[in-house]
Amino acid sequence: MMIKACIFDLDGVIVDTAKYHFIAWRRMANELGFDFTEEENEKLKGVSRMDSLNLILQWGGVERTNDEKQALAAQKNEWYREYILKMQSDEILEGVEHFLEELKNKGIRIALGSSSKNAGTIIKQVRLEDRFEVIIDGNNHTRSKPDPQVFELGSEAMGVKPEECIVFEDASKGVDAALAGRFWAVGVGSPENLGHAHYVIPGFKDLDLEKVLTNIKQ
Ligand code: B16
Ligand code: MG
Repeated sequence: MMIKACIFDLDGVIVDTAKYHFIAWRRMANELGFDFTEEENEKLKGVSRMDSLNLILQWGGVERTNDEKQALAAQKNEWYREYILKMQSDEILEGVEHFLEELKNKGIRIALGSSSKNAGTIIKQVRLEDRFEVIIDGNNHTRSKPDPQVFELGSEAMGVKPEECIVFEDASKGVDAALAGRFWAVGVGSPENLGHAHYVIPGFKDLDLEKVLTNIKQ
């Protein structure tokens, strides 16, 4: 196995913004007269803003016109941005900076592959913008995970093949996307949700590249 690059998802891998998405979507749902659970929220991980809204409205049995949906999505994003604009470097998940530093020292290329249109803002807030050679986010791809497009654009921009790349993902649909694109997939979270990845880690604490390579070797 010849690994030349790593592509990182953002929400749930580099930072825990899923909690802010949940608070903002829940506020919107509550204003529409219904609620949804953390279990349902799990299904929104890695899913684009509009696809998330459609799922939530479906769960609440609520129908809205396209214009109304645009307004709801914009309102949710405003609430969400109130949280992310307060983020600082201390919200980077444990072990992530150390792992990125190791990759840099070993000459492994680093990209971000996120569904979020707010990825650039978040990366700047936590001061990681210099770490990523390539940033592919919700503004420059059109097909949502589980489509592999976001990771393919990342590997193409770095000039590496999918089989030379490891994707780190916390969402089941993100792991699906990586596998569909023939990338190596490392799930970040629990084997219950991410058992289809080549290797599952609870997080980056005490992790090094050698450990990842040893465990994804098939
Ligand atoms: P935004 P990721 C995804 O980011 C989130 O997991 C998902 O919950 C969110 O709906 C999506 O980004 C779009 O985010 O509304 O900021 O454009 O996990 O792919 O980094
Ligand atoms: Mg994610």
